[in-house]
Amino acid sequence: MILIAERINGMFTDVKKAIAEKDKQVIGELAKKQTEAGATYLDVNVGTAAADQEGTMQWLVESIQETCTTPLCLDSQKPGVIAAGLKVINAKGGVILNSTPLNKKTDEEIMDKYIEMAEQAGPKASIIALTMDKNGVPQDIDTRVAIAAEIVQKAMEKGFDSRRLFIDTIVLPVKVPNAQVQPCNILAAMDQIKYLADPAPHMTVGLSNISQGATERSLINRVFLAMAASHGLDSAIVDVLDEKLMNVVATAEMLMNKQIYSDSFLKVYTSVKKP
Ligand code: THG
Repeated sequence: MILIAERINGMFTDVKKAIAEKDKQVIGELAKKQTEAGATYLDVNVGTAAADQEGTMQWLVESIQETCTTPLCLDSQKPGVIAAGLKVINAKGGVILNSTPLNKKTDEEIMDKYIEMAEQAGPKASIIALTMDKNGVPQDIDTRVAIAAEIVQKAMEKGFDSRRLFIDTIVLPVKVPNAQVQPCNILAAMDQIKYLADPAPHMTVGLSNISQGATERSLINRVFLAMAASHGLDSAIVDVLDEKLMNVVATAEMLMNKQIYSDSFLKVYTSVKKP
């Protein structure tokens, strides 16, 4: 599974403080710890507090790159913030541009911009596209699939390889009133999205969204990850420092015959840390 580590996000108090105080060490340590825990990519999100989002994105990218070479996942819905990060990044090992809706009322061309930036960033650059359009986040299965189909079609028209496309069906907190039907809707949408292109696009979610504000957060995250993996989820933005969650990833991959079973499968997975 392609694991995108979620912790370098201005939403977290320690990261927000490090950004305000320009404390590179906090960021470097998070980068190193998450890499050691098995991150394929490190998500980089400036949060909402920083006044200068573009400058902050560049400072985060530079701080991370001083300590490790793990590929980055630049997380912003503003093309300008992504472009700023791309100016200072070393994208040789790959980069993900996270994320674009299909279109927006204020910017019909937003997905084209993300594709163009990815093309310029090199052959290993991917994008995450959200099943969301100018009307917002759909609540039903069919609209999610229809938007995903339009995303795939747009990528094809632009000659953008489906293997460089991640589709995010957008997970909302299960605790939100009336949202409890959404996890199953997402799984049903994934069942169809995986057939939209050959080779299939990747599928990802921001896993921790599902348990925001809830009790038993890690348990909810773990169970949904295992459920979604069996419906074709092959990537997720997760807390890689949650050891129990990482054990679920390893076990799900073994049960789906993606990793060879041996009595020490868990040990092998956690020591090899393959994507
Ligand atoms: N899809 C895509 N990208 C995303 C998301 C998504 N990027 C951001 C987010 N969603 C994924 N990352 C997180 C990171 C943290 C949390 C949830 C998702 C989280 N944070 C704690 C909270 O809100 O309770 C903060 C706790 C603290 O302050 O210490 O849960 O869906 N493509």
